[in-house]
Amino acid sequence: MKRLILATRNAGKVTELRAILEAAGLDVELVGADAYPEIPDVKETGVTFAENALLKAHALARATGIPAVADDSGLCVDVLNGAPGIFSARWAGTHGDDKANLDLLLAQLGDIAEEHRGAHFACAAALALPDGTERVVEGRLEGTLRHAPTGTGGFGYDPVLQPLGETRTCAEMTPEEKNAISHRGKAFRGLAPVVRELLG
Ligand code: ITT
Repeated sequence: MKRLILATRNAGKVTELRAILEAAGLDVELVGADAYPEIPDVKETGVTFAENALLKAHALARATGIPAVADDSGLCVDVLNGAPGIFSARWAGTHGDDKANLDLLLAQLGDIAEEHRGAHFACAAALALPDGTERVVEGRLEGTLRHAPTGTGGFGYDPVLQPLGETRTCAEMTPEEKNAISHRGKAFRGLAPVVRELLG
């Protein structure tokens, strides 16, 4: 069976990506980046989600000789002109400190009323082959931001993002419910046929 590397060290993302790609019926063995600890993390020097997703996918595909998929994703807040955006994972200073990031964002938006609390999750899903071939598909989940975290599921900013048309936050949904509407679900479901085509 063909191998495909999931180029992420975020455990929350690995779980979501496996579920999304398996549901898309891909006939490939999905391997996490943790299987290759000797390969150093790539610097996310891009200024768009797509650029950073491609950097991560190319780095692993080149180093291993195996096709890799990666995503770059984040929360874009209307009243912050799209921030934290590509800086979502390190908004409070330390990469991947979900609680500190969330607390800082809520403090920043403390005085902002309901009608101005629009935001969306964005995701760019990238596929890179060892020969340099690349593809990117993007997805979004629109919503509004709560004043306080609710729910224990998901990761990152899930406890404060309430999707449009929902009464719950992403952290109150089952993984299947979130994947069905999420930015990452949309992007990777769009990428799945491309993976199928290019991996044969
Ligand atoms: P990798 O680079 O190893 O994939 P990362 O956590 O650094 O992992 P990103 O650079 O893509 O990933 O940063 C994404 C951040 O955006 C993530 O840490 C969360 O804070 C936020 N985020 C992205 N998707 C999210 C989701 O579905 N739910 C909640 N927060 C999300």
